[in-house]
Amino acid sequence: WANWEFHLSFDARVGLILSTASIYDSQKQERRPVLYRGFISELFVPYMDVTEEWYNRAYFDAGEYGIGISVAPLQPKVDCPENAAFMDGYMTSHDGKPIKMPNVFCIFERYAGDIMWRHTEFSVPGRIITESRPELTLVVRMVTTVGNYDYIVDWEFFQSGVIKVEVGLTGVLEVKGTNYTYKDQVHEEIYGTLLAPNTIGTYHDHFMTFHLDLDVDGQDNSLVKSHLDIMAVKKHHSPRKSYWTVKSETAQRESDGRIHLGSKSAEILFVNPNKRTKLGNTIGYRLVPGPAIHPLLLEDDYPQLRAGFTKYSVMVTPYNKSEKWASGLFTDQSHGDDTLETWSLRDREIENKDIVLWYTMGIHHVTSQEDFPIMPTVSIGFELRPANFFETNPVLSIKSPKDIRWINCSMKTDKSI
Ligand SMILES: *[C@@H]1O[C@H](CO)[C@@H](O)[C@H](O)[C@H]1NC(C)=O
Ligand SMILES: *[C@@H]1O[C@H](CO)[C@@H](O)[C@H](O)[C@H]1NC(C)=O
Ligand SMILES: *[C@@H]1O[C@H](CO)[C@@H](O)[C@H](O)[C@H]1NC(C)=O
Ligand SMILES: [Cu+2]
Repeated sequence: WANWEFHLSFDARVGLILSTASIYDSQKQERRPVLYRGFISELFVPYMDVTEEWYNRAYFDAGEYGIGISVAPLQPKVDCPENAAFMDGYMTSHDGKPIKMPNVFCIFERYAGDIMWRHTEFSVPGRIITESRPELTLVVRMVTTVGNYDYIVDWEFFQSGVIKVEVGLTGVLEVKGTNYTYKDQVHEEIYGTLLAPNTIGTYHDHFMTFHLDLDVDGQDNSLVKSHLDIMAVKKHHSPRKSYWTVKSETAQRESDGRIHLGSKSAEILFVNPNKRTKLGNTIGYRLVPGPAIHPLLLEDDYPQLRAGFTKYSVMVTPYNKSEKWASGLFTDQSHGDDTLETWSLRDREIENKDIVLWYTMGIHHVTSQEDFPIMPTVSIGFELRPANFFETNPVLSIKSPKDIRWINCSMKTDKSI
């Protein structure tokens, strides 16, 4: 599609797997690799009610249930727009036979009225010059309904080289029955919000850990962490007292690659140290993170021991074919001794190697009445964005559309919808 090429596959454990994504660079006239493989490796949802029937509710949706096994067939024209194409998935049943999962993915072009780039030049005397291009992207979508929740997973490809991943949370909350019908009756810990008479929506988290095996313009990459530091102007050569500048360091080992996002302004960059632009900048891709989330459980709490990989927003490991699932190979019986966290403790070298970015985003879900009985979609997401990957703006030469006729609002709709 446009300048992108990629493969899409279906997996029982994690659902949608994107692989060998590369972009055609029209300036260099060559196809350049970006992402070797990307998927949601684990989805950890611990509930905060510690009572007898609830304390064990701390779900690993990929490792225990299967994001792919739980996938929901997409409804044409409702879950995906009119112009979408659909794909089936296949997985193995318990007796070894193939099972067809219909319409697990939809793929569509999105024109949402957004602007790809524009400028109006007012400074030429006697003239006003405007150039503008509409944004047109490609979306690959999957919906997985793991028990009560529905997760809408979108991978969106932009012609500018951006890959945007968005996860929408909707569905039904996990609720608990109660005698209470009004807030003022409650004088004890109920671990949630009264959503409706006799109904408590228990507090919980959604941690989403992504496996992103970037291959930025080639297999061997390095992680560069940058901080923006406030600098004081020492000599009196400027009326200004301060400015900020970028301090970068290249991670050598796995211990350098464990990063808490959110506290200090940090930039996460995957670079190819063996390649540079004509100007000498190192070719890279940046992680533009979504909402940072940090565990709010004690480290020796059982669910947290098994989900130790949620401790950092970013972790980087050397590529290892056996290290795909952040919660370990056998999540059901896990004691937390085979997880991304424990692999990373080997502290292997990660500089100028085939490395994998593990990124965790999510939300602490403080439930509210609007979430009941079915919650309106809440979306969170992140971007992988070129950073000195191209010599200039790669979408500069995109032609201005002359007369596009987009589907208009008076289009007849199917009455059954
Ligand atoms: C709920 O009400 C019933 C009947 O009055 C009572 O037996 C029970 O203890 C109450 N439960 C709680 C949790 O307050
Ligand atoms: C690859 O991963 C497996 C599972 O964690 C581990 O047993 C093995 O030692 C790893 N290999 C290397 C070279 O790190
Ligand atoms: C909108 O679409 C309908 C049906 O295709 C067509 O008859 C109509 O002329 C269109 N209106 C405009 C303003 O393009
Ligand atoms: Cu939630």
